[in-house]
Amino acid sequence: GQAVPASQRGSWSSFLKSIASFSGDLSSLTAPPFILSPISLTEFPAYWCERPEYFAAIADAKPGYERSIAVLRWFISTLKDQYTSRNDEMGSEKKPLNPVLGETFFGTWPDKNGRGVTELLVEQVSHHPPITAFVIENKSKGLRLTGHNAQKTSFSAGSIIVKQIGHAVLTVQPKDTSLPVETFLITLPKLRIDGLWYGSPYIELTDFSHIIGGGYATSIEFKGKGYFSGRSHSFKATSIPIPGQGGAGPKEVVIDGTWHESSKYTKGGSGSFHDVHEHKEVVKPLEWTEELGEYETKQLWKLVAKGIREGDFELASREKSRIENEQRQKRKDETAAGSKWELRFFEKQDSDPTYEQLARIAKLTPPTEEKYAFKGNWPSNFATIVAPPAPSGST
Ligand code: 0T9
Repeated sequence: GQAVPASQRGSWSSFLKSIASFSGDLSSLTAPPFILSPISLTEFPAYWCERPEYFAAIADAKPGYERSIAVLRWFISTLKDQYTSRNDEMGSEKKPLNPVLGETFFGTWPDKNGRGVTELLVEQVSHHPPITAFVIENKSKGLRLTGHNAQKTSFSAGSIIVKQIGHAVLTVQPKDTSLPVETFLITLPKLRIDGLWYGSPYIELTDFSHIIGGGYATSIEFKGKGYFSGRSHSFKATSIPIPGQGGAGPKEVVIDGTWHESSKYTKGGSGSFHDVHEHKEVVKPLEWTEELGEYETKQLWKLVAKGIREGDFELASREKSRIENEQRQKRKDETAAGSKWELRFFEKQDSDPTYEQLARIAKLTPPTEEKYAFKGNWPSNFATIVAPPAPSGST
């Protein structure tokens, strides 16, 4: 394949052999330099909000049918960034940096046209297996998305199959606080990583995502080339009122198209449903201060990322080994001292009642999942960004 530099063909094919005979945590395997990405998995939750206006629009929509459609439109609008942006920006899917336990990432999207500031906080809550917890909040709109994700990987017919573990919960707090909070459960699709043989991996989504809440249940079915539209990245979303809950919307809404381009209504509506414009708003990492800590993603991986970006793989691998050795030592010291690493922003709970209740409506499996509850302790660095500017001319 063209994508693999001649000097790395041998190491690429041994890497492929090791994934084929391996099950478990792929992130721990050593891969050849050309496939390494300078981006840590803690930065990925930002993909949920790279089109912040669609997120804010959820709060502006009328509760009931219109809001459930706004949630679906926002969800679909995140997929291009989640699953194709590395191909667009780096030429192929790449192997992300494997976060250390306690690694954190913070960022914001600015207020624009009255949509409010959106804040992001991420913490790596487990290293073996890697689990990432996140919260995205738009306080002025009363919106909060929390979730966690992990992956189970296997190898089949030349592709990596990635089952996503975890889920996200979106809450909408109406301005009128006497109105009830609306809660939506969002489940994550399965991934297939194709193109490995040629050294140019890319993702295809398979299986389903579900969005349950606000009186509606929506299933989004993902198929690749040759199914609904004969095109890759196609999906079909079907939304129905939850018996006894759904409001005045249509009996059934069907939307058909491709998640990285556009889709339209084929039932219960007409015309365009979504159209991904090229313009996305990359998250702005919070400026680093002591308070953010030494495990803040950009700070922690600075030299590894520099090495990967500039082709100085000696620097990258030396720094990566230093970080990994420090981590091993830390774990040993904790074991010796009989202590345990404490999570900073999240609290692990064995079950998630919100998940259980909403998953039951759509008969999802598994029936229960663990939860990482956000403690609400935003670092003070956010305050200067979120606080509204002082009214000008006031005395
Ligand atoms: C959550 C997303 C997830 C993380 C990544 C599978 C993968 C790690 C997890 C699921 C985000 O919301 C969405 C997008 C991409 C997913 C990654 C793609 C990928 O390849 C990696 C795995 C661990 C690898 O790096 C496999 C080896 C590599 C050489 C293939 C490019």
